[in-house]
Amino acid sequence: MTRTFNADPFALEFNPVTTALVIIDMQRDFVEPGGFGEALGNDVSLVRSAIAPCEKVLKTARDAGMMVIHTREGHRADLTDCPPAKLTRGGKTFIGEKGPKGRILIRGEEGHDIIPELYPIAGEAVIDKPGKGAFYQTDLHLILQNHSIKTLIVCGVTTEVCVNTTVREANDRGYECIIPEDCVGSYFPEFQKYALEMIKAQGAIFGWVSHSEHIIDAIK
Ligand code: C5J
Repeated sequence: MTRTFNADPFALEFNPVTTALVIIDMQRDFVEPGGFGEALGNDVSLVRSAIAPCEKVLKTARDAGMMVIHTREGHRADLTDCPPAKLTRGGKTFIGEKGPKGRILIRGEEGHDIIPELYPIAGEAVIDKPGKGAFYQTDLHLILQNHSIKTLIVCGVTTEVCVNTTVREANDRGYECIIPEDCVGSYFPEFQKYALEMIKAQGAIFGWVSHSEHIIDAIK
């Protein structure tokens, strides 16, 4: 049963059975006051605007029986999976250091967890990723292949970093990605704008951009 998403630069056909909702890194460290994102000097209210539309898309996907996948960026407590080059990034606050929500981007710490509003439920895979892209050193591709998934609705943070990296990785692996623009967030409004423009440029070079209302209308 083919359906159509209203999207830019043109409508995208999809089958709900071969479509998954992928929510990228909606973790306390990135989205909540007192986390890693804020420790880096960012205004988290700019990314929190994505929470309510994500909740609506998540509820619709769950009600429709669509596959839902969550990702978390983070590392082992001993940091053995963190490239030394990544450890030196941040400027002020570094991965593994103690933050207000526990050690920053360390698996099992409060800040690493997914925000309560979008918390995974039983049956939803949670992908722990050491990089920005959700395919790098994870079993995401295997899981998607096992379920014959072809289309990804990609939400989460941040638009220009982990969302964009994941969309590019997915595109190279043959998936069609659609990004509801109000369900992704950046600490930098200009990055939000251009990250979305880059995806849909040149006839959907990496994917399609849409809106939560169009996604919900098409899948409910
Ligand atoms: C960042 C992410 N921005 N999830 N991570 O470091 O986008």
